[in-house]
Amino acid sequence: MKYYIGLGSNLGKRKENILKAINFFKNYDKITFIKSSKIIETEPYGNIGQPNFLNCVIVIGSEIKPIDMLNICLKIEQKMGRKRTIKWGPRIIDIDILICDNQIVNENNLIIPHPELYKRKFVLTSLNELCPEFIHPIINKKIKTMYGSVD
Ligand code: PH2
Ligand code: MG
Ligand code: MG
Repeated sequence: MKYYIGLGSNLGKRKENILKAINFFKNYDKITFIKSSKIIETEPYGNIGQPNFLNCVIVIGSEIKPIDMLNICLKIEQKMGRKRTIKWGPRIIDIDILICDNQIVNENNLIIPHPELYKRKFVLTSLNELCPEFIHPIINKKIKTMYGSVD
């Protein structure tokens, strides 16, 4: 499977945090690192009373199934010292599964494609760099089309 994973940081040494998270994936046995988008500075979406983010999206290959991949992401966040406080609050690292092939997952704790993907310019900017022709399996539109219509 090919996973698109979103990374974000708006606390501490943001660039180091992003690169450190990428390294966790690179060093993981059952994961092949494929590529990364550019790291971009973005204004907070949603809860706007917080610092700007650095965001990027990485592409990885793995046969690990989505629920286990979620646990790997949460483990990396934990190892990096993320404290979960308020929803959508500032964080040293946030790691979200955005896409896993054409799979649709609807579990309590995991929805793929990421349910906010089509609304978030910072996500669509990076996805548009990596996979503009990818068709969202529920919305049925190309990334580049969604990117073109988000504000
Ligand atoms: N993550 C959020 C909420 N808002 N805004 C930006 N720019 N980047 C993020 O990664 C982000 C956000 C919750 O996950
Ligand atoms: Mg997030
Ligand atoms: Mg998250």
